[in-house]
Amino acid sequence: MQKVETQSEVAPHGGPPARVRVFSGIQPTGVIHIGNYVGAIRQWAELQRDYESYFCIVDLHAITVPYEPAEFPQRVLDAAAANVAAGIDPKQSVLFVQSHVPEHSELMWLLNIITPVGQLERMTQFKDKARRSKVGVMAGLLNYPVLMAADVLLYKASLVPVGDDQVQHVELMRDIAERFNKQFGETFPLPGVRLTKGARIMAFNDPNVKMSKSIDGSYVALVERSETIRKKVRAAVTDPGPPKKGSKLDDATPGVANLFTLLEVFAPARYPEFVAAYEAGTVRYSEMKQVLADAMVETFAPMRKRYEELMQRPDDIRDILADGAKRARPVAQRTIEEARHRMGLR
Ligand code: AQP
Repeated sequence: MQKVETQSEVAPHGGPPARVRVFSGIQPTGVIHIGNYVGAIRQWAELQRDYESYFCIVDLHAITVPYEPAEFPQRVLDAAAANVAAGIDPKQSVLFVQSHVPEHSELMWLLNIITPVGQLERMTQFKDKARRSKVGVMAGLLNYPVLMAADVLLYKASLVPVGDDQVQHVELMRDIAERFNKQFGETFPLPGVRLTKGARIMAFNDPNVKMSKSIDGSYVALVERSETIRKKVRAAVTDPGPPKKGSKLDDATPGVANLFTLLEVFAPARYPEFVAAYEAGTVRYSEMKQVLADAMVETFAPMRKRYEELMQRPDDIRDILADGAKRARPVAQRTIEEARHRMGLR
C-alpha cells in the first residue's frame, strides 16, 4: 500500500516539524482488552517516539451501536486511562476525544458528498454489525467509515496503525481522499496502513471470532486481575491432545494458533521452544498456558496499577483530554477551512 509522507504543520510539542503524522482511534464501547493492546495500543506506544502521533477516543463512532448514555462519560475516561496506563504518553502524543473537536463531524459531512453508498454497503464490518444489530440498521452505522476517513484526513495523517480488520476502511479512506483531490484539487495525502504481528487476537472462548469488547466472555481486559488472567488463559480453547509429529504451526487450529501468537508477543524468548515442541508432537498446552499466563501477568500487572492510580484522579484524565483537544483543534480547523474553500463554501 502506498505511503505518502507529509510535512508536519504543527509539531505538538515544539519537536522537529518534518515528522510523519500518525492517526489512530479506539472506541469507548467497553473494556479495553488485550486484543486492543496487541493490535493497537502497544504499537502506538512505540510509534509515538518517532512520529507525530494523534490518538483519539472515538466516541462518535462508539455511539453507532446501542449504548447507555449515563455510563458513557465514564467509559470515555476509562478508555483514556487504559491508554495512558498502557504507555501512551499524553505529552509526547496528542490524546483527545473525537467529539471535543467538532471539525470531525463537519469534514465527515463534506466527505459524505463524494462517497458512494454502494461502497459503504460492501464494508465487511458494516455487514457484520448490521447482521448482528437488534435495532435495525441506522445511517450512522453505514457512514461509520466516512467518519473514520474524516478523522484521519482532518490531520492529513499519512500513517494509520490498525489491526487487519480495519484495512478495508483505510483503503476506503484512500479512495475518498483520491476522489476529493481529483474533484476539488490536491488537498489530502493518501494514508497508508501499518500492521503488526498479532494484528488479530481471537476470542479465548471461541477462537473462530475476534476478541471483542462487545462480545461478553470473549476478552481478557487490559486491567484484569492477575488471577483472572491466569484463569482465562487456562480456560482458553485448544486441542484435546498434542498434534501429530511433523505438524506445521501454519496448520494449527484457531485456538492453538491464537495462543502461539500471544506467546510470541508476551514471551518471545520461550516461543521457539514451544514451536519446536509443537512440530515434534510433544507440546503440552497446559505448560504453554502457564508460561503465557506468567508473561501476561508480568506485562499487565504494572499497567493495572497505573490505571487504578489514574482512575482515582479523574480530573487529571479530563485535563489530559482537554489539553489534547486544544492541541488537535488548530490543525483540524486549518484543514476544514481548506476543504470548505476548495468545495466553494465561502
Ligand atoms: N481482537 C483484536 N486483535 C487485534 N487488534 C484488535 N483491535 C480490536 N480488536 C482486536 C484493534 O484495536 C483498535 C481499536 O479498536 P476499536 O476500538 O475501533 O474497536 P474494534 O476494532 O471494533 O474492536 P473491539 O475491541 O472488538 O470493539 P467492538 O466490540 O466495539 O467492535 C483497532 O486498531 C483494532 O484493529
